[in-house]
Amino acid sequence: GKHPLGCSWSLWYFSRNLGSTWDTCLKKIGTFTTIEDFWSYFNHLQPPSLMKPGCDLCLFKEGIRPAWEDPANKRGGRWDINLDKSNFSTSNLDDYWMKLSMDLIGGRFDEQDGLINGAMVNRRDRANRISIWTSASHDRERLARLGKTVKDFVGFPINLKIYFRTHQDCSSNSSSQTISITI
Ligand code: M7G
Repeated sequence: GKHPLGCSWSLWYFSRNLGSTWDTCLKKIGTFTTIEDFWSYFNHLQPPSLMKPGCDLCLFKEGIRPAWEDPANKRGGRWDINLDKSNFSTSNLDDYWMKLSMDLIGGRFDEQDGLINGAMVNRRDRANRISIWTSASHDRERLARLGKTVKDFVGFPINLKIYFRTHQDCSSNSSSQTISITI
């Protein structure tokens, strides 16, 4: 039989289409609940490094849309891990994304009880980015612990600085930041 996961996960794809709103460019690819179905999706998807610049691939718990506005996200934020092209290769990007995805669906971050909503990889011209989206953003200590755990498990370089921002800050133009943490 197939091996069930601790919860169901959905994959989403964002492809910018000029003339359409951001939200209508975000499409759900599918949902899976077993390790075997996770692999059949991953084996069929192109690796993030081959996506066109501007595209995103998202892995979120089922029922949570990878948008700031989703009720599960709106009080949360994200850890941004910027992988600039002078220090990280395309295979680094694909390997980190694969490792992070496996850790997420395998429940390796379950100790961070409910803080993680999902993760995404942003293919960008200057620096690609991997981010971890959280459900809350008020407990700095807990957020820092999550950021350190992700760095440690996925194997990002210890000296790589990562940045936490609330979605409220990302979505407003104001320079006043509610919370930003760097580790
Ligand atoms: P980004 O993809 O987070 O960063 O946001 P980038 O600068 O590396 O591309 C780019 C732009 O996409 C934002 O300024 C918003 O216009 C739009 N956008 C991104 N996200 C994640 C959202 C979202 O969750 N909701 C809405 N409404 N727009 C978003």
